[in-house]
Amino acid sequence: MKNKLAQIKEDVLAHLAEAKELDALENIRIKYLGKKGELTAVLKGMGGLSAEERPVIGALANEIRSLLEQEIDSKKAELLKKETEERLKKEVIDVTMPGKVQPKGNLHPLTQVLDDIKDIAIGMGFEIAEGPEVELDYYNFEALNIPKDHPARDTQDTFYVSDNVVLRTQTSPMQIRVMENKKPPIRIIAPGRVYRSDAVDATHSPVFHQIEGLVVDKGITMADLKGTLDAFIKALYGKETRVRFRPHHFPFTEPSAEMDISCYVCGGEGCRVCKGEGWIEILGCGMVHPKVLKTCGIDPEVYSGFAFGFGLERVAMGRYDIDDLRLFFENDTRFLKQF
Ligand code: 2NL
Repeated sequence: MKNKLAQIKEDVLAHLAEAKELDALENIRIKYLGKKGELTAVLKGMGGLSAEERPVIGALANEIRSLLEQEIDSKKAELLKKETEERLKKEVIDVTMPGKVQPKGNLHPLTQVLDDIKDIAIGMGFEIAEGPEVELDYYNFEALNIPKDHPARDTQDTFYVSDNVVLRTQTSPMQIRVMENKKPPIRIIAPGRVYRSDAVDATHSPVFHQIEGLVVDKGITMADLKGTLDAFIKALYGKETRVRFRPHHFPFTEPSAEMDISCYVCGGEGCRVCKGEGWIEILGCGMVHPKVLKTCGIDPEVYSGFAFGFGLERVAMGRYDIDDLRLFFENDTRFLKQF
């Protein structure tokens, strides 16, 4: 039995020396020290020993058991340490590696131009008025002195939601709403999306953006209109920019005018952009029609006002030298990230 115990000890030590993984180690423990293990079997067989031999063999068996347990434990610690070291080696992070570049968004060119325009207007004392894109016929047409048979009301131009509801064709309805609700002085700009039933091409889109301005107070004259728009245009296009006014007609203003600015490319010499004219048409404007003031509950005998309107896309196309309106709405990031 002594020999058997010595043999077990040698076998275990030999196996331990070869074990390279924790699994193998556990298998060794089970095979020799487990409930059905070889050393346990020896201890179980001690019943057949004489009374003198039993304590000697028992002591020897316990000594070998605790030695082997110790050996297994220290081998286990060694393997665990090795395993951890290998894992850490694999997980090493090279902090000098270049990081992943996160794609960065930017403001849409129309938003950038609109932000500039709002800043300028706010600096001049205007407030921003925004409102519904789905409007009553009354606010979009009727209150603006656009009679029932006016071509602008033709279904060719206007998207009708129902008999008396339309997608707004201009942002003036918002200004009507402000005049209805607020006593002068009024100084607002109304930016926003507007809709026209147009076929899409390089210069037309069924949805685009308009900015309208409105000033109503006592004693407002055409001189205020000209001075305000001149200052506004110089802030937007540069100090050297000149403006000129040509007579025009709108149902909601009287008198009405169109305003040109000196070409921002050639300065007025004549070039590709201004088609040799030296001038670029930029907005429509006029003195608010007395009928419109009256409709909104403002006495035209006491108050007067001026209004203007222009397209945001046209300003952005000029600023960035873009020749196709569709680019603004396709949202191709290769286009958008240039701004
Ligand atoms: C254009 C330019 C314009 C207005 C808009 C306006 C608004 C009210 C009263 C009077 Cl509430 N006028 N807006 C005035 C002149 C021109 O837009 O070409 N529109 C067709």
